[in-house]
Amino acid sequence: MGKLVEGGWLTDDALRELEAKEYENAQGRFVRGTAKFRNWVTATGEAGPSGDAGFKAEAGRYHLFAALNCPWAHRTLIYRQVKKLQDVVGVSLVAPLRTDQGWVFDASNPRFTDELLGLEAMHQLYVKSNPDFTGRVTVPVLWDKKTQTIVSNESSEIIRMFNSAFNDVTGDEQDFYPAALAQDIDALNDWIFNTVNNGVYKAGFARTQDAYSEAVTVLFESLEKIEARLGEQAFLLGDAITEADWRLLPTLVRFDVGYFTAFKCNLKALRDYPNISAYLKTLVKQPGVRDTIDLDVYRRGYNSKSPLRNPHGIVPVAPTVDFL
Ligand SMILES: N[C@@H](CCC(=O)N[C@@H](CS)C(=O)NCC(=O)O)C(=O)O
Repeated sequence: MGKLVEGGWLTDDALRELEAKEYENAQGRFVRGTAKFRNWVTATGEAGPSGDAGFKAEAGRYHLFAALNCPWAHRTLIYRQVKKLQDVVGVSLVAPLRTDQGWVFDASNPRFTDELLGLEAMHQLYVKSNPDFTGRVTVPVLWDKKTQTIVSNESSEIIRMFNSAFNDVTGDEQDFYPAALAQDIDALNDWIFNTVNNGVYKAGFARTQDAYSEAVTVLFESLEKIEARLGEQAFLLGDAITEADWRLLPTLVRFDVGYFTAFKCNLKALRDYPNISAYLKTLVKQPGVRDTIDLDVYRRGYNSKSPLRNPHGIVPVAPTVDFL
């Protein structure tokens, strides 16, 4: 990949040294950075919990940049479907492979072409929004066509916006973050983010045996707890789908074809958990969700050529998974 430093693209080689230091400081553990664009689209255009005001929910004003293989971007694609935002928020998908220019588009493939701005690489969008930007160029990004700026590059906040800000525009009132459950959802999110969603990355990106073992142990402890929980109720917080379920789904669908091999999360396969497997099928059957899933993209994406993890770019065979 690479990174922007004061608006200039720093390629992999330069970055690798920088990263090596970060890993050394964390005893080989992977430490995820924080997103830098934190504005909120709201129904009225007032400011949200962070950032600036001025981003009113309007049909056709915002555009989502996402990658099919990225689990964080996947959350936002799911919400775009289940909250019926397909005609309200446009989308551009980057090609699902990392390059030395980071996330790039592929003009030879209409599926991965940016029709909105004709971008070649995602870092161009960040520089358009902030010519001096320093930081990682991540997806997803919610872009405001009116002010030509990035509203947010934090998926957990983009899905909260999608959950309610556009209700008057779409007429869809479903609430996956109801006030009565907000505290429970937040607590569950925290635990699942640390041990499962980001847990697989902590295992896969670890640079010492201890860091890997630590991550993989807590990951499978959490999966066992989730399996037990789903033996008693249909969804993580009872009999209705909440944000906590939508945030777990992207990790589950990638597990057997991606994380199991590429990230060495292989104490068990996900299909060895009957309750989680049944739950996964129920979530996938919700209207529009299946269209956000592409197993072959995950298999090839997670096993793409990487100087550190997969220097020859060999893509392993994957087991047949039947949740689709
Ligand atoms: N906090 C971000 C994290 C997004 C993220 O890490 N995306 C990955 C892809 S799965 C990315 O774009 N990484 C590029 C990089 O770190 O250079 C979110 O949840 O929106």
